[in-house]
Amino acid sequence: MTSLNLPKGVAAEVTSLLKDLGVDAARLSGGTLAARTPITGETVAHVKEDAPDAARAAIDGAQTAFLAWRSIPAPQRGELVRLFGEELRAKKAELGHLVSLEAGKITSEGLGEVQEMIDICDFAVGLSRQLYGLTIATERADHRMMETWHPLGVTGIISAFNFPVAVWAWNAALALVCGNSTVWKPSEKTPLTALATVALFDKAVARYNANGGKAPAGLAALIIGGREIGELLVDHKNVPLVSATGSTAMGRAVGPRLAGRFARAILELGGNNAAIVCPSADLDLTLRGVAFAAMGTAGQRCTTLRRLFVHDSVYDTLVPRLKKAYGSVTIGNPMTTGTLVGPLIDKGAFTGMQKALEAAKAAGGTVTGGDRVGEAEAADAFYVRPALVEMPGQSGPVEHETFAPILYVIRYTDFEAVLALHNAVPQGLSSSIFTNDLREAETFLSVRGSDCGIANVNIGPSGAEIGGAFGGEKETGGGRESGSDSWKAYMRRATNTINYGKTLPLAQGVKFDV
Ligand code: UN1
Repeated sequence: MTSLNLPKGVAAEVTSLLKDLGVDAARLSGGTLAARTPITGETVAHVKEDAPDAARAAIDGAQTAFLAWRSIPAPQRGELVRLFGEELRAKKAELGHLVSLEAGKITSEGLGEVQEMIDICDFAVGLSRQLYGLTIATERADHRMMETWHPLGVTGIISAFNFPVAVWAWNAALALVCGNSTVWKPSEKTPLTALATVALFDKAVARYNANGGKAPAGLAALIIGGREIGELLVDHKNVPLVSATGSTAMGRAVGPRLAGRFARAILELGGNNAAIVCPSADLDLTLRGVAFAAMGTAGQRCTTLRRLFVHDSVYDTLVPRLKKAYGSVTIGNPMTTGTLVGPLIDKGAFTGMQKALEAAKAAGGTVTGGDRVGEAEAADAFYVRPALVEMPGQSGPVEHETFAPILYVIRYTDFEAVLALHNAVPQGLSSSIFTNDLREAETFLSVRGSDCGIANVNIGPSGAEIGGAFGGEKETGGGRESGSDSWKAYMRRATNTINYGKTLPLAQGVKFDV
């Protein structure tokens, strides 16, 4: 094992990046939340947390902002998001670098995350001139029936460490053009990228207002803190929608609380994503697709490939090649050119991974990789060789999402049986099939195929574009974010019937003559 090539002076680098991105230095020292980099494990700032009263004040402020913002015409709301996209373009390198430092992503993925924010801004700007409803045929003469989409209210956004800024942007860009205000509670593990993002947003607001725009204060609020703050957001009567990304356990806590007060939820929870490799698959392409989906982001995407079903006829060709890729992939400083696998976010992630590997062995699995690397160089950072585990069947840890780079590989012979196995887990986020057989591909995409929110052919399950609706079924929570018509979840629909005649015919032929 060669060196991890760990960087020196990360804390100073973070400080200068935050300054460059416009973050108020007062927020970064003397606070109670230790912001850490998973690259070396060192603490890089002590962020001030929001007390419950401050969080409540932010939500109240967002409610006041909403009441003003909802009356601004949608294309003018889009202009603010356009300016925000410009700020992101101008600071893509810096914010992407900060994502790498705080979340441990390799450089291209840190930059990719900011690109995802830019893309959703572009999408939302276009959307701001749409937000259309239908005109519907009515059964009554001289009547017109239509639907109108109205702003909904304060949108709560709870995001996870692994996409510390893009997931907020998916939600915020749509919410803002839809006429809502937002209150964001980021992961406690990634407060710095959140502060930087909001600083860039504030710059866009300043430019917007300098050009005659009327963006109210508190339109996109940030609250930093732990569970208590999150609960406060989830329970607040003036928050009609909460979009929450994280574990299924988090969703189980959040979902019923929202339902209890009839608030809406967009839940984007755990995935246990699979791919099926069929006899006709292009194995070179499959190898690359699997390698990125399973090892990329050190296995810490909700769309990471975790289960691989390989047909008996190609198993002994593909799996040894995969093992070779697992053995040779470069692990270490995510900002070094050539590194493909950066660190796990923290010790908890490492422990969870080791437990899952033990359980896999106990269930008859054969583990390749999975060991910690570079411990001597980085006692407080957690780098692992991604693990490939050949399993006799789908049992034990294979049924759960472990947020780490573990790929369970299972041999199959019968297509119908493997489809059933594919769907026989509680989660339903993303899925793939590698095949050149039209019948298999189309069956996988059909009603009796994959039961996931995302189903792909000849690409892996991760790395979705923003133009499609993103989310999944079953324990993944059922929410949809980002593209397609996901915006509708951020608005309320009113059905309008207008009588332009001189009589009053009632629907369904009801007579009521007084
Ligand atoms: C997540 O891991 O929460 O499809 C989101 C992808 C990314 C988003 C992942 N565009 O992998």
